[in-house]
Amino acid sequence: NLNGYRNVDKKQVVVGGMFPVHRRIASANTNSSSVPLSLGCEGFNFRTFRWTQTMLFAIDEINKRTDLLPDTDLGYVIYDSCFTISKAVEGTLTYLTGQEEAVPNYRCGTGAPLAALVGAGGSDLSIATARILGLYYFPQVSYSSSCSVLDSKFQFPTFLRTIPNDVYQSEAMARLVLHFGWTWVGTIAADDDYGKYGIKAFKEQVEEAGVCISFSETLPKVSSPEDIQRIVETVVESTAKIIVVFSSDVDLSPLIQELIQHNVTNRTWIASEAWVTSALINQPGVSSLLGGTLGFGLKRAEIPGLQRHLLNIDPYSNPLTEEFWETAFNCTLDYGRALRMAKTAVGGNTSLSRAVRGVPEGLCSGQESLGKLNNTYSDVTQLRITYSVYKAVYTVAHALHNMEICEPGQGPFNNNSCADITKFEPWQLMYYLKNVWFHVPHTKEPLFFLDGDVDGYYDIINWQVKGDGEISYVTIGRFNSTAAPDAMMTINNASIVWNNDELETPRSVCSESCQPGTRKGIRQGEPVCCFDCIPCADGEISNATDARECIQCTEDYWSNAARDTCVPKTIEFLDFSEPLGITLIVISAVGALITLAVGMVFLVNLGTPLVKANDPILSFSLLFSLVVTFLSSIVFLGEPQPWSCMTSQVGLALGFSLCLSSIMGGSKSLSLSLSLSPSLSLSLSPAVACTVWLVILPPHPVKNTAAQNIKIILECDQGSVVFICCVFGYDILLALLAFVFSFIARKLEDNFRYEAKCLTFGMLVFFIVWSSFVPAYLSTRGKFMVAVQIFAILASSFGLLACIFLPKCYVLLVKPEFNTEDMMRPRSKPRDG
Ligand code: TCR
Repeated sequence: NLNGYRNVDKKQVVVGGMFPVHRRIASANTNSSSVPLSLGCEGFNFRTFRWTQTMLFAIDEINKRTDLLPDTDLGYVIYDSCFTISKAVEGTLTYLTGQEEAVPNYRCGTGAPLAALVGAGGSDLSIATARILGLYYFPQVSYSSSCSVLDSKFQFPTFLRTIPNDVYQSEAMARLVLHFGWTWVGTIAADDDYGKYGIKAFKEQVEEAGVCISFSETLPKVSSPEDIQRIVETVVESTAKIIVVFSSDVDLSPLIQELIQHNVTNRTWIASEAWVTSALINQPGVSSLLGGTLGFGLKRAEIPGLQRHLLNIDPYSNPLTEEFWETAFNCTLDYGRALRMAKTAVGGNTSLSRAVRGVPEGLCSGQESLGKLNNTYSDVTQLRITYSVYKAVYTVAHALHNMEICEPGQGPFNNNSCADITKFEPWQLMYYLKNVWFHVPHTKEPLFFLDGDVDGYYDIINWQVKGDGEISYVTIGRFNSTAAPDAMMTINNASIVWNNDELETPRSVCSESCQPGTRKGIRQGEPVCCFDCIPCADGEISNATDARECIQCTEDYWSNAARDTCVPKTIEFLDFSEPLGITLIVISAVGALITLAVGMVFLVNLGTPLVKANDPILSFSLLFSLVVTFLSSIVFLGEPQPWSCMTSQVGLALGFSLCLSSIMGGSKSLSLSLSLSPSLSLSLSPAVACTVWLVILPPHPVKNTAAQNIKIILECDQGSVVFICCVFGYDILLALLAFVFSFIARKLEDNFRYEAKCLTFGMLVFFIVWSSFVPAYLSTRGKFMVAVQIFAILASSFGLLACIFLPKCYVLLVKPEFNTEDMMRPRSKPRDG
């Protein structure tokens, strides 16, 4: 620790300062057989040493001023917390007791009163010291402890800080991530209160907004190559392109070194305030890894005169300055020369610490030029925490000033009393600290506390790689917690340079969003941002990106190939105009015409024996029924209408029954000499049945959507299965009877043998056609069912026409000489007999 008292006859107050000037304590001596000694520290930190010097500079400045604390001089005691809780606690106890060795609850009453402790660096250290200081109601003003737990006035009643609470920073980070639409981020946090609480608040906010965390890693406090290796692997393997790091530079730097070794590129890092402008991280060679980094920095300030103060440091003034000098110039200070020149004694423990450190052999004079050394210590371009230190010292000074100028009788305490600056109680100073209100010198920024905290203000800093590979910090936006919610963050997107000089904002999503036509399918055990895009099934669509479900198309609609809209199903029926339809019409028309032609031939030859022999009325009714069946087949074509549904089946059924009963009549008349009347009555009964059918349950057109997905088949619903079965069953019965009669007649009279054979053969054709129709009909779908049915009708009609009338026409037209009475007369005896 350093002491600075001034030898003037002013009143004196001592301000404590605690800074993590070293990075760690030297490894512990585990041998428990000797008296344990307070451990030494190692790893000199130039940046924090600058903070220390800033406190001295501020105290100097205050002491020189005549308007601030005119009758009081500030002294200081500075402790090195070595970035370690135990050292911070040790320093606090030493400070409170005034003893070199810490004795709690005890302090020598002599000397100047202690004002407040400025410090203690990281949040975990401040939490430890604030608990001890809180016991004595001793004020602590922190310049860099930003953790959110420190805002509890219940736990830390005397803690104040000049750095914004991290809740603002976590919120700013979350807004930044949401601003760029990143939904897949990795997080790395230091293993201390700063990292843990900071990243926790960040995660809570982004997860609420639907962002997924790819990985969460914790940096080891004590160097551990295995842990670092594991984190490197996670970073390399993860698909997250955005990595948020909440850590101090000291804890992060080993990881960065390792990542550079692994040549990791193409990631965008989001930096917390503690490493965003750190020279420890921004070493030569990091540009490929960290170029394009975005981070949050405290308000920056120029402090005039600070650089001169920093450069004019006397290396011999205390052990810390000595170590600084020797580390900076990598040499050993020449004490002989110092003694000769300054004639000041140097404490014995200095040489001890030198021995511990094992400084290099080369001597340095103490006259070396700091200005020429390119060192963070003297770099005053990024005075952020430094400015916070400066403000903390001024806060204490202003509180003391207000205490000093208190007018007796108008004070804030009991009976309007004032506190005496030469011997005040810590709680009295606490009162003034809480109510302090002043403008910071040079920047004119007003400073006051609201519950011990200041407003959250950050610069958003972008690491831009310049031509020579060096990185410059460019402010591309700001965050202000006091603004309206939607105006808190302002970012100038255009001025950002991303990693690898890309000008386009990097994307970081686990799965690209699902296009219309697909839906999100969750992956078991993975975050919601990771999903598969599953194509919608047939008949289902999705018309928005990232749809969770596909929508079923309504009955008359079906999904298109892209599955993004429902299209009307195609309507199917056998149309007149298509080739198949035309063919069928032509065939049936030809059939009807041939039948008519046969009728004409018969009419012309009406008086001839051949026509007379075969009951002409029956022949004509047969020909008429064939015309009917030929024509009814045409009605099956075309878009089904109520009338066409009714006429097609009924016409067919009646046509056939007339046809079959005529044939039967013919064959019967051959055998039993019966004629017209039975055949008429036989065909009348189905006519009655059909009428009933048409009235009660008429066939009607329907849309069949069930048979095929993508088509609507327009067809006739037959109304009643029972009726259609009865009507056609009756036809089958007639056909069987006709067949049986003609078969019998075939044997009866020699004269009619030929005629009967023709009828039998015609009926056989009829049966063959209709029995092969059934399987063919059942195995086709849609409009082809109609075609099959028409084919069967045409085939059977042509069959009957050909078998029954072709031989007769042949005789009538080609061989009229056979058409004689003689040939037609029934003979009782065989010709050769
Ligand atoms: N608050 C951190 C420590 C820290 C720090 C820094 C350390 C901050 N900024 C800059 C080194 C350099 C912010 C804490 O622990 O609260």
